[in-house]
Amino acid sequence: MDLTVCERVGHEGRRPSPFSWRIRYALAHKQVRVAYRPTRFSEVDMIERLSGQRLVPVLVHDGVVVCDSWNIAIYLEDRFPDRPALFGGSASRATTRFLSHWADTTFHLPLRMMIFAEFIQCLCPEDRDYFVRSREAEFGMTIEQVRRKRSCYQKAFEAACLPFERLLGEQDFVGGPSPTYADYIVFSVFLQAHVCNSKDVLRPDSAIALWRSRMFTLFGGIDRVTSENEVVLSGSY
Ligand SMILES: N[C@@H](CCC(=O)N[C@@H](CS)C(=O)NCC(=O)O)C(=O)O
Repeated sequence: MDLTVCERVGHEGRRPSPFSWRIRYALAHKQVRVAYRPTRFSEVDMIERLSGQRLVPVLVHDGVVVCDSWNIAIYLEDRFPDRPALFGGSASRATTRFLSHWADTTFHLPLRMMIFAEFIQCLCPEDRDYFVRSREAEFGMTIEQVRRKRSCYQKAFEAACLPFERLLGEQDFVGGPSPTYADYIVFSVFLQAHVCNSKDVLRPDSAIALWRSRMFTLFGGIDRVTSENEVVLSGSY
């Protein structure tokens, strides 16, 4: 089997992309071997040649190219049906899709803004100018303006967490008694903050914080998820 994932690499080998983290956990869950191709922001041309678009993660498997983390998760589920299920049925797949849209908008946006300054330090020094220019244009604000509004983003983030806090007060995982792709989506957002060493955004006694601790122990721990079965590739497509 020849399965490769191109994923964003940051300063000193950090993996700052939540979209890649959810795929790392999906692959660990599916027990599928993978080789990673660390990708810098400056390599968008290579990603475009490979996949016809400019974002990572991108999966390449036996000549098939799949982009967008959601499509990759679906591909893994359908292509490896004999491995542990990521979704557990079509109804759960549909509700998980709702959760992924929610996580990428209402939930992720305020968190991105809260950790914006730390996130920049997490990137390769050569990628920082591009990142700051593109994000300042996207947000219509300078980094300094974003930093000054941190408490507003914190409030929006806490409001977004509320239904999730209630759910995790009732069950161990978003997926129920054990984790599913829905858990990996939400956890990946916290991992982005974790990788940036940003100030914790959760109350330590909250149900979400306790769930996050459980998530950190999965598959032998995050260091193992980062290194286990990983062959790092270099070179161009
Ligand atoms: N909807 C996509 C989003 C992927 C995405 O935003 N990737 C970021 C990861 S850093 C990226 O490649 N950004 C490139 C850029 O902003 O130039 C997914 O779920 O995979």
